[in-house]
Amino acid sequence: MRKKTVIFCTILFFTFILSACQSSEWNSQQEREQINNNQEDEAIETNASKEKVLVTLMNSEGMQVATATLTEKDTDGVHIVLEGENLPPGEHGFHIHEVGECIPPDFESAGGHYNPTNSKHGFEHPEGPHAGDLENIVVNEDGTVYAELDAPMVSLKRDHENTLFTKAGTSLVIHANPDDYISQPSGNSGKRIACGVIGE
Ligand SMILES: [Cu+2]
Repeated sequence: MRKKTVIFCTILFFTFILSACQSSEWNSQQEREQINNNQEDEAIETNASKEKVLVTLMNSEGMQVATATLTEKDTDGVHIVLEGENLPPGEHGFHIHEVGECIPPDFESAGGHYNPTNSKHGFEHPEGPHAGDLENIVVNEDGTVYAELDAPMVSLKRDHENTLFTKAGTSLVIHANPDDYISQPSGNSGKRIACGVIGE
């Protein structure tokens, strides 16, 4: 009888120790998760204070073909991530235009390039480029495109002299042909095949 009691007590003791250990482990895991959550919250807050602008581009038939995400860089300028589909394969001129209006099919409503510094068009022009000049994009054979570009002369800050939030607004335009980076006024990039208003 006594022996049984001892065994019972021993089992009870170890069960207690084991469960105590497990619960402290569980607690520290919870703490870790809490810390992770806090870090994520902080990251989100930092991004929120940095403006992020989503632009939807449509083609001449009014069909959505691309989205661009614009973020203010820590250094000067705006970073653009462009993702698209159903576009003609090959190299295309891509610019920021000076009016925030995209009326299909020709998108002439978007006006010329955004050019607050009154410069000439093209990275290779001695008096260039326009603030709205961007590198050409390359659409894959399947019509998709992914491009990351920088527009170092513009800003999403509303009080910046080269802000993209002007009275007339601004837009992103994809052209039919590549920009040669020197011809006036638009690098010989041809028709406008897609357009999206910035900040709409
Ligand atoms: Cu253009």
